[in-house]
Amino acid sequence: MSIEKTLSIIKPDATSRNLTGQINSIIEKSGLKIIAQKRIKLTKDIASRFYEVHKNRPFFQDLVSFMISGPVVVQVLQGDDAIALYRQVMGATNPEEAEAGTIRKQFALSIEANSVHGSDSTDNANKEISFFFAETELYES
Ligand code: IDP
Ligand code: MG
Repeated sequence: MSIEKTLSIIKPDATSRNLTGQINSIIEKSGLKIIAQKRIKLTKDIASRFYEVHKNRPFFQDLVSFMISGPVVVQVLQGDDAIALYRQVMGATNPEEAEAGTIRKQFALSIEANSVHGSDSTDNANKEISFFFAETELYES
């Protein structure tokens, strides 16, 4: 096991239903520590750059529109095996396939409006964290 950091986003479907605290509680109960967090407004340009890897997928334009439809909470989570652990805590992309107790099983509305994002690899975690956060915003204790 190694201490890792991962990027989480609480998506507009969840912020609009006032679920930030409940999602943070699930995150903290899993042992992950929220070491940085801010509620922000994504623009079309920022959301498109963040999801660039999906730009040729049929759902790309809809996904970008969804991500700018309300505030998002971007956060950095730290802990043992944080990247894989948070993927487990989130559950499968499609909430119908997500396991009981996961964030997506409890809160997601659809495969698109699925409440949270989590990085899927060390490389992507590093890229995604620096996409949203400056070094001075990360106090790693
Ligand atoms: P992930 O968030 O579980 O890593 P990805 O495949 O990376 O899933 O997809 C990024 C996001 O795009 C998903 O979280 C979801 O919001 C959206 N998405 C993925 N697949 C579909 C789809 O088939 N239809 C609509 N939206 C999708
Ligand atoms: Mg992904």
